[in-house]
Amino acid sequence: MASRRLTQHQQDRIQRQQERRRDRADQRLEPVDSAGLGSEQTGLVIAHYGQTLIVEDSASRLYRCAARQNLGRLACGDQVIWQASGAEDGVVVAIVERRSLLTRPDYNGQPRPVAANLDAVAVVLAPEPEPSESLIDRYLVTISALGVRGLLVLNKLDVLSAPALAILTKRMEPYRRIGYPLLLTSSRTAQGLSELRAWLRGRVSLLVGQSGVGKSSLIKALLPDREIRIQAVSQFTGHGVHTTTTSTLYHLPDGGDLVDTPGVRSFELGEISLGDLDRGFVDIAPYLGRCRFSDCRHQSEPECALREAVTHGEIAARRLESYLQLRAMLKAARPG
Ligand SMILES: Nc1nc2c(ncn2[C@@H]2O[C@H](COP(=O)(O)OP(=O)(O)OP(=O)(O)O)[C@@H](O)[C@H]2O)c(=O)[nH]1
Ligand SMILES: [Mg+2]
Ligand SMILES: [Zn+2]
Repeated sequence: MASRRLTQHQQDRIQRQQERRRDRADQRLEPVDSAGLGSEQTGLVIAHYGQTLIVEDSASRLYRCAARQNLGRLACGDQVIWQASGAEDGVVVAIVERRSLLTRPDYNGQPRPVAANLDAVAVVLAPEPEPSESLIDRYLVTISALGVRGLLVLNKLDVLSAPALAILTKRMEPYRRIGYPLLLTSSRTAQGLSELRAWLRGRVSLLVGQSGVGKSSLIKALLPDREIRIQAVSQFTGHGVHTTTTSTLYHLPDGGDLVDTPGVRSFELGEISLGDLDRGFVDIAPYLGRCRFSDCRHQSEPECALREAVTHGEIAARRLESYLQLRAMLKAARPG
């Protein structure tokens, strides 16, 4: 890849990485049992297929890697220490400390890493499939608990009539009010892509949202070399190139990385505490603890600060409903 100017943020990141790498070397990683492994080097996990990791070295070459068993689950975006075992293969021997990790509960309810070292998450919506506020609310709580920036992207602008656009924009107004920008895009006509590019510049961002909203299409529109890259990755794995089945990281031409994820129908809250939930609903947080009864359930109790705020238009009714629903779910999952 052509050299590019590094942003301050990237320089800081590289410096942190190098410090950590030195620390690791100081601690002396255990020697590898099998002979013929190359020297330890840093790499970036750009995709993860079952047991196989695709690791990119500092010269942008891809390697199919297995991970040492004691490492736990790795994720796209992980910085790793690895050793080559062949021209296109290697072994990951260590994970560099993560600055953030997004997880989702797996079928056993155990947290499964989705992506590591994120700075931002963009929730992609479209007129079709119909947006789900409940899904958006869950993503936003997760984004807030991760401490990363959040953005809403309404894609497929080209198929929206002016009245339909007005209705959807109005529905998204509560989010804009609590500080989540709404960008309007079309990966088909390239409308809004320069704004999206500007927002993504210099950050590691994740695209999430329902299946079919156009996450992969947006990436394709942002990255002229995506097809080449996809082919390089799919060659390694034998996976198809059209349906998104696993998270994959792409480098943006202007600096920054973008992670595509498979679409979801629902998004269960991962390792979120009740405190995270309260902080994540920034429109509701200021009213908590201001009800007449300290154990107010915010249903039909008199002088409920939350319901009064809804009456006065300070909290959207649907947001309160969503908050109460998620709170009940978290309490049921974690009694006591
Ligand atoms: N009209 C229109 N169609 C779009 C736009 N972006 C994507 N599409 C279409 O929407 C469909 C789904 O697009 P994808 O990019 O595969 O959606 P995705 O979000 O990556 O879906 P998953 O990988 O299943 O999560 C495709 O048929 C695209 O051609 C757009 O801006 N306008
Ligand atoms: Mg996709
Ligand atoms: Zn109340």
